[in-house]
Parts: sequence; structure tokens; C-alpha cells
Amino acid sequence: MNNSLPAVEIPQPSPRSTRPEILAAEIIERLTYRIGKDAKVAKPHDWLTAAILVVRDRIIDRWMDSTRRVYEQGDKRVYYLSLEFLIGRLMRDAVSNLGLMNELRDALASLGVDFDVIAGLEPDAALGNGGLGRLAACFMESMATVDIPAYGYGIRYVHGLFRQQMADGWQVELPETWLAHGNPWEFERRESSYEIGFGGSVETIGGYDEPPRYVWKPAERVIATAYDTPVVGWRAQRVNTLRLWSAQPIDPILLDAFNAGDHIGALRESNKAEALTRVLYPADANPAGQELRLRQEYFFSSASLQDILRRHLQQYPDFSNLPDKVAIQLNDTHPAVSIGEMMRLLTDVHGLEFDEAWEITRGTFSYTNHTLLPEALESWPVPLFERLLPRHMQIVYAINAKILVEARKAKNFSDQQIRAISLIDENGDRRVRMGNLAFIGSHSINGVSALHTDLMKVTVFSDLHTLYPDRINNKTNGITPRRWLMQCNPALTSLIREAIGDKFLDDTEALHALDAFADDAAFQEKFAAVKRENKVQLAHLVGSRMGVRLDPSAMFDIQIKRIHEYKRQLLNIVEAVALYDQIRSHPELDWVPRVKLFAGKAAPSYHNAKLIIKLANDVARVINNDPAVRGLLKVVFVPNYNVSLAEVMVPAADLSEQISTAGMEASGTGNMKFALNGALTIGTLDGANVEMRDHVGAENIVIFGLTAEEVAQARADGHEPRAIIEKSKELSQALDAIASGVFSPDDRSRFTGLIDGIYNHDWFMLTADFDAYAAAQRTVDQIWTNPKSWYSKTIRNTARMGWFSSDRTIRQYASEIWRA
Ligand code: T68
Repeated sequence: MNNSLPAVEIPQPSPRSTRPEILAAEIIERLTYRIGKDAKVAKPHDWLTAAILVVRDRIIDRWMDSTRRVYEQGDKRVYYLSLEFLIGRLMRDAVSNLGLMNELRDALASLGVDFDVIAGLEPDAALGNGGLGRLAACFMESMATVDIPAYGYGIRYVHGLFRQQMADGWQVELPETWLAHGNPWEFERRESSYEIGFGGSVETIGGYDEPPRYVWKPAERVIATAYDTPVVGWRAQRVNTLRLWSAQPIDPILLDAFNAGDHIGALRESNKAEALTRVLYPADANPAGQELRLRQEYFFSSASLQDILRRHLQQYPDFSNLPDKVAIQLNDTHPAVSIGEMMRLLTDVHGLEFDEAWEITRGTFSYTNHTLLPEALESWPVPLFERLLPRHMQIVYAINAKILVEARKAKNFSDQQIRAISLIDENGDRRVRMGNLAFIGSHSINGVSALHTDLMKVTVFSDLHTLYPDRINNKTNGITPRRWLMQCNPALTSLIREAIGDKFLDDTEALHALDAFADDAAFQEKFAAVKRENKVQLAHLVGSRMGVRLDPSAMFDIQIKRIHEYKRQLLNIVEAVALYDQIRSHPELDWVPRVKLFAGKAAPSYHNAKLIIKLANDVARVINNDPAVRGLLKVVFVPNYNVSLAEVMVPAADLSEQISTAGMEASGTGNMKFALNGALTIGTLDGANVEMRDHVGAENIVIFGLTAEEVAQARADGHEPRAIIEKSKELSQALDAIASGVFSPDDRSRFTGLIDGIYNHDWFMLTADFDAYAAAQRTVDQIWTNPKSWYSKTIRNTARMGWFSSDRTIRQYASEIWRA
């Protein structure tokens, strides 16, 4: 605001009407004047864009109002820094949260347009790999819902997570192009641009009788430009901002080079800058060790930090109150370099003393850990870090010196403990440990389920936990009930409203009232009818996409998530093979008809995960073509898993597979989505499954297998898979069938290596859990054959899952970490 301008009366725009006639008129207006199309020739995509523009206008008033309110009230702002936001489609979410669904449907219908058809054309914003990115999206919606002034910061990848195609049962990755038709939700903010440096050197100024000052002279610079997307909370109480950064060159074209005839060279800088935000790294559980990834991490951290500090100085004279007015949450270590960047900006740019800057930094940052897998902990080679970020390297050394002295003095740490907490890993190549940096630079470090948090304290962060015993805390994950119940399962939502009224729409824990209906025969029947209709819809999708016919009266048994050995899709497939064998040997028995559905993407470089996809498809081909098991067993791998596919599969599941090796899945969130939508869970005591059992009751979930403690013990004692396999006839037959090529007659040794891994080390304890898993599946069959019992349990799941709303999670972050 320029305060020297004369005060003029700015006419306020009138609030937008929500009457269908007005909405329809505005849609035509947008179609004509914004898109430049006549209604007679408009394509479905044009209608979608026009409808989004009309919806967007209904958001803007509230957006500005929310922004104004924080400023006027001097509220604390929360910044959620995440390299991933796995959003999916926005249309249904926005319209539903605005309470405009019926009005917009009617408006479009009056124009001869079907809402569901155009909503289905919206591409998924797939700016994330899996659970971590989806959690960030659920949190954004919940922060707006529970009225927390929050900004999400991330990268506007031009290409989100790859499209997965199957070629002869193998995963093939194709580029994803969500921006191809433009993105009507976003606002480009040219004025919010920052310079980001890389490389170069550091100059030291002064240092004799005054403290030295450091000036970083980067060798390369790019511009970060902001794109803002409004995020609407439930009932549109508040609208927050998701700010995604895009990289641009400082000089779009080197004219000298161009004029000298070097047409390609003239664009080199420009291409290099734009490459920075071109594509999402598709590796989920193992960090991508490449330079471009570190550049992405720093680029987005620096832009976000500069933006945050600028906003603070607009409102306050200095940074002394930063921890009272700003909370920055790091979504895993991917943005951890922000801690170094904050220190650099506060000391080198704004002139604070190191110690003062450190207090402010630690008071402002908090960090969420999402994995204990040692191979997934990020670390960067010192030479790379130093070359790209020379000033940050110095800052890392300075922080390290300070902390190590503290640890030796205050806690009398041994050399071994000092080595464990150091920011530099000195075993082998020297590397910067991003987990330790995030921990040391934060006042709060949280895990994402009770079990995961307990394990953090005794594994990865045991020595840091000894040094700072008050920092680690738990925030069990949650899911937004708007997307994962109300929008994806409207029929169930209506049924619940009929039964218990509307309270649960605003307070998911009010679902508890459904408990009273769990054994009500009439309610069970309606609940079953809703499930069946959802299964019919999924069967349609599978039929039209894959040409496979599914029988909706069979049990739909679903495992959908990233493909990873620790998630044990292989356990599920091996059990399917064993079951297939059993059915063939005993056709006279009363088998429960099952459809086993899988979906999920594998990291492109993860060989075994890709082999598991191929195995699922090979097994599916053999089983689905065998008349001996027709009507009893089917296996389907649905390609290209994404948020929109999950929205169809989750409501259609009878059985939810949550079968990771205990101690390895930090939380899981798919487990929560299924149970909320009335599926029974078969699972291990891992991640949030443990707390789900506590909430739904042990009699309403099927738990099997080793506990985390038993897994650790078995590994320590020397787990002997071969001995276990020899004792289990079903398991050894199934493994032999796979290894010998029964499912891969075209290449009999295709799976030999995969199965050898199980015989030789079986790190993921498939053999240890197999018999218990198979027995648990037969328990599931037993329950299924008694529909009364089945629906009594599944209704209780829906009734008791309210606690797993991300609104609850966010309230806990707000009161215990952010103090916002
Ligand atoms: C997941 N982590 C956890 N990581 O596996 C899951 N990693 O248990 C948990 O529920 C979820 O986080 C939310 O807390 C991930 O999804 C990644 O996607 C990832 C991405 C890049 C690098 C490393």
C-alpha cells in the first residue's frame, strides 16, 4: 500500500450470488469473454474452465477477508513447507466446501452440461509421490477448516508424478501434463519474485576489531516466481494460500549470443533455470541423490524464507518476535536446508548476531519425520553441498561446533555419541545429515503415529533424544473427512445423515452415534446396499479401462499404495497363489468369492518393486483365465493409481490390506480412508494400525503377524527363512510355483531372483508372517459368510474412525507445536 496516495473511496464489489440462474449466466459470461467461445461450439473442457472461474470468484472474497483478518489481528501465521502436495482434483472439493454443489449442478444442467462429466475432466494435481504428499494436501484443507492462518509452500512442477502404463504387465512411465489445458485455479504473482543463488564463493569482511561479516557471491542466479492457489476450508470459514514456486531465468534470452548465431546457446541459461522446477522426483522411500534435487530443495526453501521474512517485516520492526508470529513446519527433511537459509538471511542479510539468530531459528522451526528406513534418510556429500551452497556449508559447520561443545559439556557425551549427533557423517565419504540438521534446528520433532514416535526415540534419533529429551512428540496422522468421506462417498454420507443427523459433518467424532445402528438389521441392509453400489461403480471403471469383468457380490479385497517391499504387496500375491492352489485342490469346499485388487506406482529405478508389479500381472493372467477358479478368485492390477482412482476404490473396498512389516510403515493414511468408508482391515501392528485397533476395538479389525519388537528380535537372532519355508507346505508350494515359472512360462526364471531373496534373507519377514496372514484371511472369510457379523463390524469401523480426521491432527499441531 502506498500511504501517500490520497484516500479515495474504493467501491466494494458486491458479494457473488449463489442462485443457479446467476451462476449459469456467469458461466456463459466467462465462456464468452474469458475463454472466447460460443456456447454452441464450446468443448467440455471449456465448460470446465468456465465453471471453475465462476467458482473461483466465490472463493476470492473470502480469501481476501481471511488474509486481511490475520494482518489486523496480528495472528501467528503457520507455514507448511513441503516439496510435495498430492492434491488431486480441486473442483468437487471447492464446490462442496463452499456449499454450492446443488446450485452449480442445476446451473450447469440448465445449460445442458453434466457436472460429473466436466468434473471428471479435471486433471489431478499430482505434485507428490504418496502418503507424505497426500498428508500435506489433507493438512492444507484442515488448516483452512479449523481456521488457522496458514500458507503451504512448495514447487509448481510442470510434470507431476509420472503416468503409469502397463506394457505386457511391466510398468512403463510416461510424462504427466496437468498444465496442458492451463490451470484456472492459480494466480501468477509476478510481484512476488525472489533471486535465488547457487555456487560461487563467500567473502569475509572485517574481522579484526569487529565481528566478521560474510557475503555470499553466488555464481548463478535464477528467479523464483509465486503461483497462488486458494484452499477453501469446510463451509468456507477461511481460505488459505498454497504458494508454489516456479523457476525463471534472469535473462530469458542471451541476445548477444543469439545475434551471433548461437541460437541454442542463447537459450541455455533459460533452459537450465526452467529445468529446476520441471519435474517431481519420483522416488518415494529412497531419496534421490542428484544435484538437481538439492537445487530444488534450496530453491524452494530460499524463496519461501525470503517471502516469510519479507511479510514479517511488513508488519513488525524486526525479527525479535518471529517465533511468536511465525511457525514453520518442515515436512520431512526435504526443506531442511531452510534452517541454514534462515540463519544466512538473519545474520548476513539482516545483520543479527549468530547466537540471537540461532535462538530465533530454533524457536520458529519444527520438523516432522516420516520414515525410519535408514536408506531413506537424506544426506548430501560434503563436496556437493559446499560447491552449491558454500555459505550454508560454513553455517552448518558453525552450528555443528556449537552443538557438539554443548553435548560434551552438558551431557558428557562419549565420542561415539558425538559422532552420532554430528551434522557431518564421517563414516566413509563425508556427508551432511539433513535429519540431524532438521532436529537440531527445531524446537519440536514429531513422528506420525504413536509407534513410529516411540521407535524414533530408540533408533534414528536416540542420541539426539538423550541430548534434547523434550523435543520429540507424536502427532498421529489424519485424513480430511470432506474428500475421504463426504465427496468420495456421497451415498454413505446421505445414509449416515438419515441415521444420526448432520453433526458429524462438522465434527467427525459425532460418527460415534452410528454405533447404535451397527446391529440394526434395516440399517445393515442399507449400508450393504451403499457398499454394493460403490462396488458396481468400481466394476464399471475396471470393466471400461481394462476389459475385466468383476462380480460386485464377491469380496473386494484391496491393496493400494506405493509399491515397496516393506509394504509387502508380495505377501499378498504369494497368499493369492496359495489360495489359488487350495481352491484347485479342494473344489468341493465352500470358498468365499474374492477379487484381489492392487494399484500403485513403483519408483522408476526400484527394480524389485517393478518386478512385483509384473508378478501381480502374471499371476492375474493365469488365475483369471483358469476355469477351475472362475467366480471364486480374480486378481486385478489397476494401472495408474492416483488420488482420483483412490476416490473410487476406497468406497468400494470390503477388505483393506495394511500388511507392512511391523516397525516399517511410519503411519499409513490409506488404512484410515478404508476403515472410515466401512471396510474391514487385515493388518499388522504397524504405524497407525495400532491406534486404529484401539479405536475400533480389537474385535472389529483382523490383526496378524509379528510385532515391531518381535521383528527386531528375529532379525537380531538371525532370522532363518529357509527353515520356516520348509515347515509351511502352502508357502513352499506357492514360492516354488512362482520361482519355477508357473506364472511366467515365457521366461521361467523371471522371478527366481525375487524368490531367492526370500529364501536367503527375507528382510521384510514375509516367511515369518505368512502362515499367520493366511490364517487371518480365513478368519476374514468366516466373518464374510455371516453378513450380520460382517456389517456389524464394518459399521463400527465407520462409527469409530472419527478421531482420525486431519482436523484433530491439525488442532494438536496448533496447540502443542505451533501455539497458533
Ligand atoms: C509416508 N512417507 C510414510 N514418503 O511412508 C507413511 N520419501 O507411513 C506415512 O503415513 C506418510 O508418509 C505420511 O506421514 C512418504 O510418503 C515419501 O513420499 C517420500 C518422498 C520423497 C523422498 C522420500
